[in-house]
Amino acid sequence: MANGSLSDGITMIHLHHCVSARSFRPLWMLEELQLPYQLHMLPFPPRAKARWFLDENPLGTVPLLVQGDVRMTESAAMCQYLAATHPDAGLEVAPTHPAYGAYLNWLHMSDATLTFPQTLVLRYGRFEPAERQQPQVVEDYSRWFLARLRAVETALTHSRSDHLCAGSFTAADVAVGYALLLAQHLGLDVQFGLATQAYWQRLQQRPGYQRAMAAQVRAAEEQGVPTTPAPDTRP
Ligand SMILES: N[C@@H](CCC(=O)N[C@@H](CS)C(=O)NCC(=O)O)C(=O)O
Repeated sequence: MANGSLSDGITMIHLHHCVSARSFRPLWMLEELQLPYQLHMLPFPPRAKARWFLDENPLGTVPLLVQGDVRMTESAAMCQYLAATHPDAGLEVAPTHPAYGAYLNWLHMSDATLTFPQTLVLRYGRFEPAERQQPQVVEDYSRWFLARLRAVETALTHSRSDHLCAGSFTAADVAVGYALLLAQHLGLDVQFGLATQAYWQRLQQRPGYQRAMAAQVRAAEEQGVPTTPAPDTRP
């Protein structure tokens, strides 16, 4: 179905995605929620390899999520949106819950504090041509990321549950979990603390995570897009 409504009146969700880029966050959410969606795969980076996409998202970035008139370009906000619009699935934390503040904090921290330093590591360690690569930036921002990750290690060490907040798996685990996936691509996972390592193993065992992993490869193959994860691509 293109843009229209499904038979039960729900408007189709379209997700524009590059393999294992930040758009994996909403893809993982969609699989956890088992919602119908259409996955539009793009080669990385779309700004250079799929220039038509700039008409859809002038930033040229993924994710882009479209559902009717809703258009979103921030992956953590999409996690929050999908959880809140499907409350019965239990992946959101309600404003009346004591953990609501912590939930929002993790969602925002996932990209603003955790993925941000990783993008500098990627850019100056992989994406830039050899003469513009900056080993000092890579080292400094790898350390920065690992220092910020102490918030995750501390929370998990003191938590009585297997999850970051509210005593259950929520959209915050998906948003933060993606930063751990990206860290793995960057080879930083070997420096995770013990609680973070165990948490990352648990997240990868979730059927929703595994379905999302399989869905992106299947869609890339069907749509003739390379299956190389975006973090491992040299644009
Ligand atoms: N804060 C945004 C960042 C989106 C973003 O920068 N995505 C990267 C992939 S992880 C991208 O599309 N980069 C391509 C480019 O910058 O041209 C989010 O969390 O969704």
